[in-house]
Amino acid sequence: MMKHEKTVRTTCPFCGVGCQLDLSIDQGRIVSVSAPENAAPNFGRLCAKGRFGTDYVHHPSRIRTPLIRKNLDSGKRTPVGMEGFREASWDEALDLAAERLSLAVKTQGADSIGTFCSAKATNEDTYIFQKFVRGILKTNNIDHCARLCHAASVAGLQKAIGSSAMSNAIAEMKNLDVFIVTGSNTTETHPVISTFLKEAVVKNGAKLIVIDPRKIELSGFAALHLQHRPGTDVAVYQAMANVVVTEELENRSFIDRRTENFEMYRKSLEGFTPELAESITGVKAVLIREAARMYAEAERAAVYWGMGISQSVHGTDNTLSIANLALLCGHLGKPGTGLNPLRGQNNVQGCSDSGGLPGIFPGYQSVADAEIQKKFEEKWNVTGLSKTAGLTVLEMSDAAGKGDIDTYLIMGENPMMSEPDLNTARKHFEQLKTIIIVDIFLNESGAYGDIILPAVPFAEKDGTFTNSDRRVQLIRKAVPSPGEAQTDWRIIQDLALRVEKKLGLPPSGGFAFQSASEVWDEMSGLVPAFGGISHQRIDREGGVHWPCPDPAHPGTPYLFADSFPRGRGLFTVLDCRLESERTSSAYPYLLSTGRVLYHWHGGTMTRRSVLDKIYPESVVEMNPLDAEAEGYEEGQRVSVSSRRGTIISRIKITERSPMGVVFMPIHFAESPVNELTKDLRDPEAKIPDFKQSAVRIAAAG
Ligand SMILES: Nc1nc2c(c(=O)[nH]1)N[C@H]1C(S)=C(S)[C@@H](COP(=O)(O)OP(=O)(O)OC[C@H]3O[C@@H](n4cnc5c(=O)[nH]c(N)nc54)[C@H](O)[C@@H]3O)O[C@H]1N2
Ligand SMILES: Nc1nc2c(c(=O)[nH]1)N[C@H]1C(S)=C(S)[C@@H](COP(=O)(O)OP(=O)(O)OC[C@H]3O[C@@H](n4cnc5c(=O)[nH]c(N)nc54)[C@H](O)[C@@H]3O)O[C@H]1N2
Ligand code: SF4
Ligand SMILES: [Mo]
Repeated sequence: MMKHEKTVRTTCPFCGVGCQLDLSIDQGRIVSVSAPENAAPNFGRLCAKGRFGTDYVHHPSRIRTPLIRKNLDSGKRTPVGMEGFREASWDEALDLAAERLSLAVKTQGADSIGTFCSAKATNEDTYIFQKFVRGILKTNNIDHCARLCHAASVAGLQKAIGSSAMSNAIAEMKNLDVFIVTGSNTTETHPVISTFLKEAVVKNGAKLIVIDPRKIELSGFAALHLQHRPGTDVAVYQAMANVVVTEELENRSFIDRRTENFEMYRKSLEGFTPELAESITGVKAVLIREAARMYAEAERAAVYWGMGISQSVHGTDNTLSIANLALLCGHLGKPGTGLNPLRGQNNVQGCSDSGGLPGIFPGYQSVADAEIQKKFEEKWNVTGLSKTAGLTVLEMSDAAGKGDIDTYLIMGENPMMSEPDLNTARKHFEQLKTIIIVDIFLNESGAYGDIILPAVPFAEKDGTFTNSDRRVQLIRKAVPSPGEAQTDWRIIQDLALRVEKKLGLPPSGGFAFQSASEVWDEMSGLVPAFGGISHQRIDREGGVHWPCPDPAHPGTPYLFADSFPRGRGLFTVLDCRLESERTSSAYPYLLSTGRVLYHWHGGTMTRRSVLDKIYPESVVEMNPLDAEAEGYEEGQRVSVSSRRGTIISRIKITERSPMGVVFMPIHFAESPVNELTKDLRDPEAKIPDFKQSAVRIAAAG
């Protein structure tokens, strides 16, 4: 074993599994990464990103000083590289940012500002960000990538049970009995979780039901794979529920004790036979019956899902159809059961918990509630907090297009890769008067920015991330930062003080924190579910699952043992809505977009990692029969066009794609799939339909 200066225990910066990492540090650099055998949630396991992908931290293109656009305010906003910016001091850049923000507040009103916080940053970063946006700027226009992610899971689960976090813990997975994985390509997106799921099947004989249009790796471990047409989930789940009630497999005592609206729901299922579902979904009725029996008859059964369920124009209904089924069978409130949306980003759970959403203070406390508002005004020593819920990510883009918003503050997001229908999104972006960016790299969105403030990533700061099963875990500063880069919350704190002054507000004294631990303590004093969690406790014991109301409380690995936050679980009557973009003779393929193991979203981090050598370019996954009919060969260059744009990629022939459906990863700026996607939104969750766009494919030179 090589000798290193030190080893630092921290949390992986990529996905919501929240693996614990031991970083070996030599001469201020991460030289290798391993996983502690004895620490939850990963117990010695890591995927390629955690093991090899953290080298992005040391990439030479890290932003080292604040930057200001050279041709500031010169008319049309165009994207520029580093050469389009000049270096500035922190004082100059922060003063300019504060000047722009306070001018916007004074002349246009606070709601002319739109802000994006980050599921990559820490809970403490988010807390200070939203405290600044709400307490000083006085707008609730704050949102983050959760809107493009589990928004529909959140909307559906809030309605059904009143809570949207993953209900059960990762530690329960090895002991599952029956479980459904749907719309989650778990082996590539939550790889360490997938190893526990596979172990449940291989070692414990658990039965897995995969419900996914594509043949994913877990299909090979499944007792049943229901390969339905994209966008037809409600039909699958309603038909499963129909079988459960027809065959009287429902859990009567659970329904009586813990739910409401059952009779209406039962009646609504009458027409939803597996035969009807077969005609809509393409899945044989006999398979739907088998899946329904397997799930209902299990002693304990869990559902895990991802973006295939949520990112749909009827994502809320998809979620409700799954929640209905779980309530019907009583598979909630015990280990090895539950409704489990697998959270994506390292800290997307925490970013929502810490108030990074337009309608809530930290801890899901409504901005519209006068009592709660008073509590926050007193603690923050400010007055006049806005009671109106702010705009969501895509509503802010709409408002920018209309001129209602003309200033953006973006911390650790990349909307110019991640938003749907980029052609339109870009036009809105270009119209903004001021764009202030806080990031570690100059990404595709930063290229449009005016003021760039250099932040630091996980390995250069202290704080907490909250993983998918609500476990609050520490990150620890392990290496020095390049140049003058600073921790996000310190940057925002300094900006807040300057804006406070420029607006002539009385000093609140609320931006004088000295450490991340102090920031956490202020937040935990305001959020009852965090009351028993502190940095010191996590340092001693390892991560703690919220809710954890006091220091003597052990934390809560699984929820809803006795009741739901809304009281009884609510059955919802659903229609099977199928609207989305249809294929046609001009656009004959359905494009599904998503992820591959080695890359992260817009690629800002992983394209700057050794991982890029393993998976260097975009592909279009196509079924062998489709490729043969079109005469395409493996690796052939093709253009892919939708009604909104055209991009270039290469054919990858694979049975993962069913006939008529092609899949493309979202990670490549050279082939940005969101040029093709459409901005059609779920009416409740406001999430776009990323999984269904009609495209045509043609040979490219
Ligand atoms: N390597 C890697 N891992 C990641 C990320 C990353 O960028 N790279 N991102 C993280 C984030 S933020 C997230 S949100 C998660 C996402 O994790 P996943 O949801 O697992 O990721 P996707 O690739 O979007 O896969 C969605 C799955 O839905 C299926 N699907 C498509 N349409 C439908 C449908 O109509 N119904 C159903 N039931 N399924 C459908 C697809 O075939 C695919 O298997 O991954 C996280 N982990
Ligand atoms: N077509 C299509 N589009 C999609 C999806 C899809 O499935 N299909 N999925 C959607 C989903 S689920 C998601 S979650 C979004 C993700 O969309 P985004 O959140 O916009 O994407 P990321 O690339 O994760 O952006 C993270 C940014 O944070 C920066 N960063 C990293 N660490 C830090 C830090 O500590 N501080 C700061 N300030 N910055 C940091 C990185 O450099 C990067 O620029 O994309 C959505 N878009
Ligand atoms: S599974 Fe997720 S948290 Fe674990 S090492 Fe891989 S990317 Fe990191
Ligand atoms: Mo996500």
